[in-house]
Amino acid sequence: MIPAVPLKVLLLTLLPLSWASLPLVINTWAFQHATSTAWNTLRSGGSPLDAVEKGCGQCEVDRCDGSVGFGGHPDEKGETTLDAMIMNGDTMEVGAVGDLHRIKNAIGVARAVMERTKHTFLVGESASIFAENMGFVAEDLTTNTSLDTFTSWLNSKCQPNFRKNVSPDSSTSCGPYKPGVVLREKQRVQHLDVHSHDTIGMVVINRTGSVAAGTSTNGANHRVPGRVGDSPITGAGAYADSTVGGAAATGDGDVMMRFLPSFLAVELMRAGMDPTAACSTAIKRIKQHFPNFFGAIICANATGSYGAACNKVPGFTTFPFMVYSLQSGNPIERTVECI
Ligand code: SD4
Repeated sequence: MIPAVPLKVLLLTLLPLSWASLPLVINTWAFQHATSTAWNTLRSGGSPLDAVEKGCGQCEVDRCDGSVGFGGHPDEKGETTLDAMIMNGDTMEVGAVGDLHRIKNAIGVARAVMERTKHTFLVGESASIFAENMGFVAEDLTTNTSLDTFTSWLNSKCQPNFRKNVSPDSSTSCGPYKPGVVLREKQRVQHLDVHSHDTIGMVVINRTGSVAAGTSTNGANHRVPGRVGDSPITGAGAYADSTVGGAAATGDGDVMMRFLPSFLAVELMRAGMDPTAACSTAIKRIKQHFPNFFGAIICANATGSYGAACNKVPGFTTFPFMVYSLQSGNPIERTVECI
């Protein structure tokens, strides 16, 4: 049976992607609860920064797709660690955390880095101690789900695996590993399961055009301990500049962070490109070097036009994202065809 879709919602999903309206909340994937939380925060008087923190924080509580928050994507030792960042496009301040242990509210800690230190980015055990000192509760981030994921990985000879050129051969054996024969670089193997994504990246713009952006993720499944992805890196995971707009990315962070796609997209919008074209150009730049990378990006300019783009790979041909604006009156799921 075809579900009844209210006419207003149907019309809104059919509108061109770059339809402009402020205020605006836009985020990666169909994480509707996060979108609504961000919107409600804004509507009840919160700043764009508050909205990004609460919106991404909602996904940390809901453990969106198992890819955000505690209890997902364990590393090689079975531990879940978190990466997050937040950026104020009015002041160009950023707070970020990488490889955060024991603390569930990673984007809250990122904001504390921004507001309670003169630094931008804290990582690892020291970031966790900072968080505890700032009053964040230390908890075990392991769940039955993350334990099961870890156990099946061990039982399948630690496959898939991010190591290379090691002994024993990481494509057939678990570690511990030592340096091994250096083989010719093969086409990058897809480690990120495109069906169990993904990072939340969010851009919020208020009525007067102030922009904030942020991300939160538990990173890549079975990563090497200590690995930090693109999500907490300024200009890679997200970027905001209230004189232009904002962007946020999701996907294979090990590849994507080399191209700073969020920064590139904002700079392209600064040069006059519309958000959809800016997003597509940022994706094409990566695709030129890594044709099979898994990734997507959302872009919005300070007047409220928005767009998105993704790289087409098997199993990932369209990219869903959420939009909430005054006209929609509801969080609307949009999709874009990958290129
Ligand atoms: C990372 N970009 O850590 C994140 C994860 C993600 O699709 O977005 N996966 O690489």
